[in-house]
Amino acid sequence: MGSSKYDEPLTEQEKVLFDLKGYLLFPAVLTEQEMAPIREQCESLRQDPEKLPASDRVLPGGAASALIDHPAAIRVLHQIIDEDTEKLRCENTFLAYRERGDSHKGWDPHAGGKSVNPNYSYQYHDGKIHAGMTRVVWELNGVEKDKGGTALIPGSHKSNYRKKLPLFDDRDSGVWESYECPPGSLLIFSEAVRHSSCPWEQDTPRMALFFCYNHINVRHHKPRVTDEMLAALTPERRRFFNEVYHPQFDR
Ligand SMILES: O=C(O)CCC(=O)C(=O)O
Repeated sequence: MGSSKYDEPLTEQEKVLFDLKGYLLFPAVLTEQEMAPIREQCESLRQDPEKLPASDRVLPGGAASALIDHPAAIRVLHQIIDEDTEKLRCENTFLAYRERGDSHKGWDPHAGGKSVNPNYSYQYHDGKIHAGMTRVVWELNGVEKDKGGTALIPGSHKSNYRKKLPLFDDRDSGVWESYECPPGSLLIFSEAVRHSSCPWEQDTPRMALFFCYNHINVRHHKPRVTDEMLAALTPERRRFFNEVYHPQFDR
């Protein structure tokens, strides 16, 4: 493989900002050409999944599999979960497809605060971030400010008053932050940050793919991958779905 602009580790500014806020946004990472087959798959998943081959019916199979190890995301995961790719797991993927007025997914604040629970863990030790569950969100359509992108309480992954965070659950409490971004942008946030879905208030639907990564030794989600989906992946991508154990046992 040739060199890429994602070969460099996070800049000092990116690293400190992730630690400070618990999330980072990278605008316009994917090109229209890269997104076209993924958008097509998302439309089929929504309208007529049966027309897709079995391998593409379950995310992150099919065209979306190109995102499993996208270097722009892996660059961040190496910094915050583990520098070895073999110690990264992809434990869940879903499509957030939302249209204006959809009632099934609105304001729903959850998570946030310091936790001893290893799956939500966010720690800083000896000059290094050690994050657990991390969401990697690909916004395939543009997002306007405060019109339905994920909302987050920046810094809440370090809050000592975990159980009191709901005191701020009103969207207008003054502590929530969201973003605007062009199509193809990448949002990465620690699940330890209090966050929420928001009602979608744009004419173009929200089409966002949520990938959840964790350290290989921990799993939060119930696995939903299928044999057909795994068999169609390249070996490099399939390794993100290894069982939950230390890779030393493969040697
Ligand atoms: O739909 C969203 O914007 C947020 C999704 C969410 O709450 C989550 O990933 O835990």
